[in-house]
Amino acid sequence: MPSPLTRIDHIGIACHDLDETVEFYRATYGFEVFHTEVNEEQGVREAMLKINDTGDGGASYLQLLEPIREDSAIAKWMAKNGEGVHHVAFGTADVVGVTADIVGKGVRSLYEVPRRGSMGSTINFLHPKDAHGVLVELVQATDSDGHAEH
Ligand code: V0V
Ligand code: CO
Repeated sequence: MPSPLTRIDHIGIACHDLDETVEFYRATYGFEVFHTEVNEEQGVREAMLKINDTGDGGASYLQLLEPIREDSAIAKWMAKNGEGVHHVAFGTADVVGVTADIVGKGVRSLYEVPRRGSMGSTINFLHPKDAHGVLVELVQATDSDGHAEH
């Protein structure tokens, strides 16, 4: 059976200064900002840099994340690790279903009910200690075939 996880939606990268890091990615790699927003609940200011469209109708992005609060997950992680790759996000058309399946395999999800992610998506996370040291995010874009609004 094909995986219900149909794309790498994004790679989340923690940084101290979003504007400076966006400029580095533009000047060094030529990646442009596709979308920016503040997610108060997650305690981040973020920029999505679109890399490519994907075969499921969605797209792959880099997600640059700057903490807006000292008690946010990103600030706490950077205090320990510095800047760098923080999480990998897989895209799916059914975040509730796929999360339940994975939880059924003995991997903890972080939320009982999915929360709001970038560009109106719904998201959950898998605990890194249950997933070989990788914080995995599960993302369902705004409409179920993967097209995100911006
Ligand atoms: C923590 N650990 C990690 C990790 N964060 N391992 C791999 N990758 C990470 N990113 C390890 C850490 O080294 C510890 O291992 C252990 O997990 C417990 O970590 P902790 O430092 O004590 O921190 P906790 O337990 O307070 O918090 C860790 C979790 C937290 C993962 C539960 O960061 C969380 O709730 N994350 C989900 C929300 C999030 O990350 N939001 C920011 C992105 P040892 O030392 O015990 O071995 S928001 C986003 O992506 C959005 C909005 C979007 O995409 O749309
Ligand atoms: Co993310």
